[in-house]
Amino acid sequence: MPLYLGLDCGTQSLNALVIESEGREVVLERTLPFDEAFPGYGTVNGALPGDDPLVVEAPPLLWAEALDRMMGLVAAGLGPELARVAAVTGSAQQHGSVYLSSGAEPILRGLDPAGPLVDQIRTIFARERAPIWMDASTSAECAEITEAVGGPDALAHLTGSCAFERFTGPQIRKLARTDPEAWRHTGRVHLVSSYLASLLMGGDAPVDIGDGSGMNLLDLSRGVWAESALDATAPDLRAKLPSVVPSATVVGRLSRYWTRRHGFPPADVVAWTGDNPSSLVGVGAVEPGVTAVSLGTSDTLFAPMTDPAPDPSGAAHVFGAPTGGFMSLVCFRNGSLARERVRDRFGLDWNGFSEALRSTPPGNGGAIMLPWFEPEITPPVLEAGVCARGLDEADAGANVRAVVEGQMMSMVRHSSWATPRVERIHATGGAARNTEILQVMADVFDAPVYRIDVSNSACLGAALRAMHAHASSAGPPVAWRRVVEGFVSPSSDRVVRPRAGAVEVYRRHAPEHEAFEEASLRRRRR
Ligand code: ADP
Ligand code: XUL
Repeated sequence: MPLYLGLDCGTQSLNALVIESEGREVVLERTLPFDEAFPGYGTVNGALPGDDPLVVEAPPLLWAEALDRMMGLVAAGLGPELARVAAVTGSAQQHGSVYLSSGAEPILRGLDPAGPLVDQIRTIFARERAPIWMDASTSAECAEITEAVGGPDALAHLTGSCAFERFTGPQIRKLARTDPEAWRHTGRVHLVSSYLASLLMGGDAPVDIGDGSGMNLLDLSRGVWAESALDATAPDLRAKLPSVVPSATVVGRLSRYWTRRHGFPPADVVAWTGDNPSSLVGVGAVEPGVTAVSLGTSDTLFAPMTDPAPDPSGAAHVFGAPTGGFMSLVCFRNGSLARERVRDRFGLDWNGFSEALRSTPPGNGGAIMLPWFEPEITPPVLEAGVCARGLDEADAGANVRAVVEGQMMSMVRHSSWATPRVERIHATGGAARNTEILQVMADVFDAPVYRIDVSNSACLGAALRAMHAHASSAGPPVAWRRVVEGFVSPSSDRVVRPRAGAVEVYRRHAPEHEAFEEASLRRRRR
């Protein structure tokens, strides 16, 4: 029976996961934290320390060395079973860009299995550092691109998002302007995802539509590079970009380097994608109606969509979905961060926090909190500052309920542009183990919430995508529901159902909450 290898190159670590399709089992998991496993590069939390806090970069050579070591670990872990690996793909932190020189491709094609990968690719970079998604240094370029394309609405309708500092187009524009010499030497601009796919196949991998839509360069509805965005970004850009393919494309096979050096079979290499599109699969949100909510340090909501209409407020994103169609991505910075602030202020632990939710009524007697403990992404709030109405500052129970209700009401409102109809929610992340928080979510969304226990959804999503593309390339397309079954099928004993009385309270409460949020945002803009 075939095995499928999924990799995930996150900000701080490279992860691998191997699944077996018949038994629906995860047979191997490995992780390599960059700072500890590769101290020679001097990264801190996966990025290179620098003087300007807005500039955040990482060494692409480090990702290559990690990939080489990880493939060795996978080979050793699987032993004789390695021969069963049928397909491999991966996901990577989105938006980061790797600049390869014109001479890179022949080097990638001719990698010698006798020596380590890093020693052979040191010369392929037109720039030795890759800006990553945490970089915020391109505000000027965002404004220029937006203006050239015809304003924020035009750019969002074309590419799925307004211009954001971390997106690849603004990053490319900055490089072309500040370092024209490096830009001239650049033969290929890769995303982190397509760079790693290129190393595996020994060539020039395409960008997939999922990760490609995090660039402000792709005509999202047509799945091709958008000429007006390219023109607005940098000279000669078209020739320096890889081609774009649907995410389920088999783009090549593991090159001789991997088969000879580590003993892999010449398995299919499927196009890599971004970590968020990959997580869509990894949490089983593979059909419209299912919304995924990750309650981590920040909270994120993402869901499949059939139409690429962008967020009218401009705060969120539409990406291509690896399952076909599109997906929304809405980020809320004040997630666990805000819940912890309230918990700590009243000296509670998570049990006490849950007890406070159990012992207070839905609707909180009309008390409202907008939990902007830190600047917020959705809705955009530049300066931190919590807003409250009718809330007794000394009442622990009311404050705990107010922070969670405030978050959930905001989540519903700011995601309804993409998913007006939520049939079920798949909840992940550290705070998803808290049933009382999920109860508020179920009541506010009026949808059942299924807890999904997946520790690395992007990595599992990659392994499942490898399985799907491999199976579909050999026969008729395999239904996504069948692909995720057994790996992320939520069981009914883990479901938190909405309660009719509470649903009604929140339905009546919603306009008031919205009015308070709008008034608070207006006051701040003055
Ligand atoms: P990250 O986004 O960093 O991957 P995780 O998904 O691991 O984060 O979530 C970590 C967060 O989960 C912690 O910051 C903590 O606030 C929260 N958390 C852990 N246990 C609970 C709990 N029982 N109730 C609510 N929140 C919790
Ligand atoms: C999404 C984004 C982050 C990175 C993190 O737009 O910037 O989620 O993908 O890896």
